[in-house]
Amino acid sequence: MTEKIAMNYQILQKNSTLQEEERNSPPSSQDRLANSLISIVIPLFNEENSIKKVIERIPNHYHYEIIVIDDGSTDNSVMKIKEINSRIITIISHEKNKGYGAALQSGFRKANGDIIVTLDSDSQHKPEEIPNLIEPIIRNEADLVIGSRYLGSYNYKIPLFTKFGELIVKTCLKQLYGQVVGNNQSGFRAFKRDLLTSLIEIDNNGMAYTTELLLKVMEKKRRVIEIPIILDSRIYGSSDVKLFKITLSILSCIIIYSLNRFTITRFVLKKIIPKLNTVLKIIIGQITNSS
Ligand SMILES: Nc1nc2c(ncn2[C@@H]2O[C@H](COP(=O)(O)OP(=O)(O)O)[C@@H](O)[C@H]2O)c(=O)[nH]1
Ligand SMILES: [Mg+2]
Repeated sequence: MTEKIAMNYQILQKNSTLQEEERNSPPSSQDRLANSLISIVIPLFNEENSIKKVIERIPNHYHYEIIVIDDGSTDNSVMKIKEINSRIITIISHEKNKGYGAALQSGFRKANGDIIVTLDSDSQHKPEEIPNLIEPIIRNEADLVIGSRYLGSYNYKIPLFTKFGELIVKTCLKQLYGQVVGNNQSGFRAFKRDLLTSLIEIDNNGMAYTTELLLKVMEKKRRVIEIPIILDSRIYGSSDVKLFKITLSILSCIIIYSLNRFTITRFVLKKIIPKLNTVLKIIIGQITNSS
């Protein structure tokens, strides 16, 4: 009898040690995912042929919040979204077109998620790949994850100018912050909520927002990684990217972040950087408006 009581006592002790270990061990990535809200932010500008499919393809098994920013579309994009009954979708409307960066920022202001994902509305990105994109954040291996067509695959010809531009930006990022992002113009990304405030503060409204987002996150010494994605070709419509405008805009923000990187220039620029920023914007605005 006493032997039995002693054995039971040993089992009880073992169980309580196991519970103690469970309490002290970090939660698994599945547990963390189960407790996380994911905000999917989708900038939209005249994509009536693809937006509905993009939303319907977002996996339905996590805590997802879908936010679409209609950036002054003049086609039936918004009507197409309203046809979807199976999902709860927040639509933010810009009366006039403000640009890709401005649209993302409007979406970020409304996002409640622990992790924020952005993806294009032209159906080039695969919504089914969202779980892969957020996994490194759930595992706490990265703060910002970029979906890369170069690590994965793409079934169309990328213009030489785009490849060359990405190579230049990749080299600048490597030189400035020692981090490598090959597909630095990718709009398929996921990041931690604590980066939101800095990303809302960026005042780049156009396509160059993508580059400034990387500069900002790296300047904060946060971890950026790329994961492979499959990029489809655009089936409907055409790309709205104005090469001349985006090149100037990217160059100007790389110059500003470079100057800001070094103590002496940062000290000097602390006084004049707002003015320099304004002057550069006026010059770029003049050139791009006249082009
Ligand atoms: N909100 C907003 N989105 C835009 C604008 N221009 C393009 N987009 C969206 O940004 C995404 C990428 O644009 P796209 O022209 O396909 O660029 P590319 O894929 O880099 O050639 C697409 O989902 C577009 O609908 C804009 O002015 N405002
Ligand atoms: Mg596209």
